[in-house]
Amino acid sequence: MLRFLTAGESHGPALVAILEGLPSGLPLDHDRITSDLRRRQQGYGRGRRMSIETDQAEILSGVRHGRTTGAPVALLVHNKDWLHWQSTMRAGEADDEPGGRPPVTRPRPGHADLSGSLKYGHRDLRDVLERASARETAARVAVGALARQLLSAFSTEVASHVIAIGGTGGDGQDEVPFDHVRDFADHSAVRCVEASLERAMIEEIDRARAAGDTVGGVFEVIGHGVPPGLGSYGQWDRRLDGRLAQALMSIPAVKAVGIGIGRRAAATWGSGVQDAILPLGEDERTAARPVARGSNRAGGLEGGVTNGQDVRVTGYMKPIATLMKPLPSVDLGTLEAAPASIERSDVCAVPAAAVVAEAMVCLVLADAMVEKFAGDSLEEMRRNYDGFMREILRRFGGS
Ligand code: EPS
Repeated sequence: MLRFLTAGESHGPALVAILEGLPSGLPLDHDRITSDLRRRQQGYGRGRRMSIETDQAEILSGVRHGRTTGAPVALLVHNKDWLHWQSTMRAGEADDEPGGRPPVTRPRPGHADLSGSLKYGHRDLRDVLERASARETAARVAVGALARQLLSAFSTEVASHVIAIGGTGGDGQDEVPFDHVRDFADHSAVRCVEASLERAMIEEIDRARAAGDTVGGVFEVIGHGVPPGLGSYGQWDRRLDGRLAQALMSIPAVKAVGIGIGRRAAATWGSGVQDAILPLGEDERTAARPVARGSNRAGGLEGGVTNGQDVRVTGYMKPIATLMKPLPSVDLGTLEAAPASIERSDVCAVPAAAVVAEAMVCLVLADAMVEKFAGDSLEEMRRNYDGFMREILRRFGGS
């Protein structure tokens, strides 16, 4: 329903994205795109590149006088660093101008370097790494910011926080309330809302940097005000938990995804995993909450369908593959042993990945909203949304 494509290399002229399927009549605030792009650039442990870029999205189509027209929206994010890479990255024939960089031939273990070169037959690994780079996620955040504005029109909000950096922090044992995450994560250098952990996380990043190493971590994304009934158990590919998992797993370096209490559910008996269903008084019932739940270990999803509780998704990110103290590799030019190549990189990008994950969750939820409350215009979607919510209330006899 709502789909997007991105294109662009890390050190090419720009990233582009096309988002199709937004209804017409959606008011769009350009500053909210910029603010999401800026949030993605933050985070302790980022490398020098982030001091070069100040990401901005230019809207090329699909929006007129501040509102969507229903046509595809095209966005463009310039790479400021292109200025220093024109010789190396030009689309025209290579020349011998000074400034061009030598080929990259020593693949970094864990990066797409080797698998990409085997697949596409590249001898210069730059042809792989430029597109495999997580720079691409800036384009996702730009389109995610549009999806977020569609969700806002239906009082649905999405926020994220970091739960662990390396061995510091937990696995999201305690449910942090949505408001707390929304109000405080942006104020932390590592997006951690537990002040006692923040310092230790920063120290862990410092230790990794000093050792020429990198460090991963765990983040959680929370969707609040998500209407019930999104997704379906009718087919495998319509289950919303599966769609969220794919969306998060597609973020570079994310190696596992949990919904609600996630992997902890496997080690706990059923009575400690399922969330009790409890009656509410007539005047307490609302369309979003016709019954109460004892807890939200399911992360707002049962049978692949939203149940009206907060949608909680956890992403587990491995450490970035570029090590300043490189691991053993093979030079693909000579086939001799050689240390992996060193590219400028980040020591830790978990806070940034959390913001990217917010964008991906926004895109998945907005897609499911367009599917459920189908409409070519915002007004049409709103009529369908209101009708569905009224019907729930009618069935439960609430106020
Ligand atoms: C990245 C390497 C670094 C990161 C980059 C992802 O870029 P550079 O090679 O230019 O130093 O900063 O992330 C971004 C540019 C970004 O916008 O997030 C990589 O190899 O994946």
